[in-house]
Amino acid sequence: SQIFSYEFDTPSFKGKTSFNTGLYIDGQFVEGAEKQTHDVINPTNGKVTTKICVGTGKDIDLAVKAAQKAFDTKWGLNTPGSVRGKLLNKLADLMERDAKELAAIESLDNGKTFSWSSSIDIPGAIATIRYYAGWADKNHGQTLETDENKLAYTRHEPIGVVGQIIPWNFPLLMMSWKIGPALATGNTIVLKPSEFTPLTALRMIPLISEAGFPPGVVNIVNGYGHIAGQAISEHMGIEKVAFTGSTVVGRKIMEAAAKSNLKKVTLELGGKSPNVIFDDADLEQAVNWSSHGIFWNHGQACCAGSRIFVQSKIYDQFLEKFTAKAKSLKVGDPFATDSYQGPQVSEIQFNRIMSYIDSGKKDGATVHLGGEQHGTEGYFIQPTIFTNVKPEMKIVKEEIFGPVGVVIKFEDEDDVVRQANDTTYGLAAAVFSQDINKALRVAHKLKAGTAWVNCANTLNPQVPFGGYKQSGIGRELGEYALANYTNVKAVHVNIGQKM
Ligand code: TXE
Repeated sequence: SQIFSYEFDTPSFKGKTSFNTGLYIDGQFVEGAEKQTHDVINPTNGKVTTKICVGTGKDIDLAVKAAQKAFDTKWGLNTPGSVRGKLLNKLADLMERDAKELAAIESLDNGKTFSWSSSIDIPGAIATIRYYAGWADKNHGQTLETDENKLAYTRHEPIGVVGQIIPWNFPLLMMSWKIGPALATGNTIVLKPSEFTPLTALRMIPLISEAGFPPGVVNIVNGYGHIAGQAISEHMGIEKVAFTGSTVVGRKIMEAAAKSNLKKVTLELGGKSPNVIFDDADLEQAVNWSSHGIFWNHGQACCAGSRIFVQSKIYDQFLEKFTAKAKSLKVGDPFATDSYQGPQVSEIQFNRIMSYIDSGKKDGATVHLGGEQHGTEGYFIQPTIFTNVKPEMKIVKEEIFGPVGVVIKFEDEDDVVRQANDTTYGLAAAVFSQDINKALRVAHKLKAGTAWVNCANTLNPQVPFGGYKQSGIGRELGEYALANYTNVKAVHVNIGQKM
């Protein structure tokens, strides 16, 4: 495999990076059984950044074998939680040391601005690893009251080899959400990054090794979803798969799990999250958070507040201020210090979003702002606002995953709860009102795994995240995520009963 060396000479970051682009199996870099490579594209200009190795089923198989061996001999029940926690803390320290470089690689690869990757993605990933370092020796079972002849207790045991398939919208952050709880609880990992954004995962490998994780504990196999991802989903030696990505692929993963070994499945899928603004909201704050809700990360957030419901009395005023806010967001080079929004991640995503915008236009919605490509090079799209939409339009029903919001008028509480819940998704929701009773009442009525009150798109490692309905299965983050990676063993000990 090859070494990728790159020099950043940008207004935001100057410095070098250099790392191996191979598959990482059993603590070694390899080229992969089929010696296939994949071009990584820079979304800012459409040019090739580097080639990386991509794996196939044979490589997944080798990675699973290495992970199983590591689980049986060096990790799992062989390493106490306190030691696992220490290694995770060391990994977080090393990520902190190299944080700016990691942020620069993320921006190069994904197109998100350096100011976001260095203030949200990388610090968030570090905080997540640290949070789970703390759990590593605190995931206790219970002692259970039965009768005086018995001692009954539970153990939270690691599952074994887990597969993790991650997306491109928050590459390193999603990697940390996956590896943090899995390693803290003693599992070994076969992880596949997205083929669109493989670079930060590769840059993490030397840090994982330097932190002291034994070979085979974390295996990273880049590759295509339908090949390497599919191989993970159907592998008989993988007992649990965690996935973040599209609902379409989530279904395939469940199906492959069902058809193979019934591996446990957690899914974090798409969304079409409602953002509800009542007429008694702090208008300026509601505007700012709503803008963050839909335009942050170029709309490429599964919890993006893409359906913005505004109460009729303040509709015109909100729209005017929201439009002014959207116009003020600077679209451009992710490494320029004043850019808010960079390019969409790939040509495929660019085309997908533009076709949604076209469908909105054809269906008769009003393009209130934007609606076009920004510039001529790379995959930039203008922040876009649609009004005069109808519930059956594709732009109202389907996840666009771009900087495109629909603004919808509502009359009263019942009306907005009905409209907001009229979706197959249920990932997140936001409510803006200064009446705390109303805000909480509505937050409780919205069918979503996360409800924000007077804020949007804020996440913490301590707080669980996941979906109702077709937005997913299970919860990531917080104590809840530990259950995804543990089997509960009930132990019955006879201390007096005679047969
Ligand atoms: O996702 P995919 P795509 C949504 C968003 C976006 C749409 C399509 O709406 O527009 O999905 O994006 C791997 N077996 N989200 O096509 O394909 C793939 O290699 C196993 C929401 O890029 O789901 C990658 O690692 N794995 C979202 C990962 O799945 C497979 C984040 C995600 O890619 C596979 C991303 C297969 N058959 C997209 N096919 C969120 N929830 O945050 C692909 N993959």
